[in-house]
Amino acid sequence: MKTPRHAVLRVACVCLLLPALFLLSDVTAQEIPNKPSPTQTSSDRTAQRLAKFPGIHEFIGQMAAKHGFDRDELFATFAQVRHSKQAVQLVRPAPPSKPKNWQAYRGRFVEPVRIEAGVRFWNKHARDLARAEKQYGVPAEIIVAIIGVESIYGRHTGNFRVLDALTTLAFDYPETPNRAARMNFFRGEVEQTLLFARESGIDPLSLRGSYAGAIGWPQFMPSSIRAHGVDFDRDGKIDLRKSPTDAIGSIANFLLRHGWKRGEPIVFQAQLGAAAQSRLEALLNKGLEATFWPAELELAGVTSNVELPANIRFGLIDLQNGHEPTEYWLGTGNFFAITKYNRSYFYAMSVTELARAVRAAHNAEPEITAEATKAPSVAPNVR
Ligand SMILES: [Ca+2]
Repeated sequence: MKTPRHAVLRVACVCLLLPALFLLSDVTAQEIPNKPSPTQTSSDRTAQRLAKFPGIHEFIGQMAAKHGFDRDELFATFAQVRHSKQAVQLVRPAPPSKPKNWQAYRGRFVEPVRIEAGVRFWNKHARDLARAEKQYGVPAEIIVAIIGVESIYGRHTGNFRVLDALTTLAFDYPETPNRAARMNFFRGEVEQTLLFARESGIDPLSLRGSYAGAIGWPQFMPSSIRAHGVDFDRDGKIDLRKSPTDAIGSIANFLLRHGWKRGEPIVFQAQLGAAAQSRLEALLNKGLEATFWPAELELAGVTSNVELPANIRFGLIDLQNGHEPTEYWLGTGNFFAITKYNRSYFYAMSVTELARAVRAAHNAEPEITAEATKAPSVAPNVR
């Protein structure tokens, strides 16, 4: 939040450095005309900043009309928003290179540092985790694993100003085939950020998060905080940045609202017979929902190494392993609830596997976790 005095000082510095800068690359030289000049008024500077976000004037008008925001205050807020080149860079799709590799992905998340940190987190927050499990039906280890994958227990929550990242992606998304849909999504998130900040009595510019605007221990988008966030420590506000307890309750509530069923398993190994191999495309899950009854799967040539519960539905999941054979799994509605958190089989499977590993390590420490093990037991994840 630059004051006019700082701006003048910065101009002075730029002037002193000009001879040196001309010797530098074109990129550096091109940036000079964008610096404020001493004759610019603050409204010039505001216009200059907002020009980086085409369509923001209309957006501000909509926020004023739809939600009663003060137009001038919103202009003042967005005048302080900085365009984030880094956010633009990070949302660009990775160039097609190596084939997808589940085992390599898994190795990044199901590893000793996260497992040990997960056990420590569980021990420290045993009471809240047991309370969430009781209230929402989501096992402690799933909540622990999600926080581990998302932020390594609050260590990596992101240092972007959320409003910088979201405004940049909402109004200056890079050229990609899904650009219009993504900009629409991020405009919705800017709207939700403004509403969340107003409801919470905080400055929207004070919010920090990932390059995509995800906030706090569980990396919730602003829309998810408003829709599914829970004040689980009952201090009167939802704070996913400073309250791991709020994060625990919010994750459990999110999963319940996205179809989590208490006591249901998550995944089973799948074996594909010749009949299934020949019509794989039709069987592979595309809608992130569990759609097949076990009897239907058996007819189609898909079985498991254990007997599947007859009364729940499954979706067939493929986990590609680079040049190694693809792994096939059958996911229940609980597996697909995790994919609503992050729309990726790899993501949901690493949460599932990290949860198993954390539970195993946690159970191996009975003397430390005496209190936690009193938590109501749930059916373990069956493989
Ligand atoms: Ca709270």
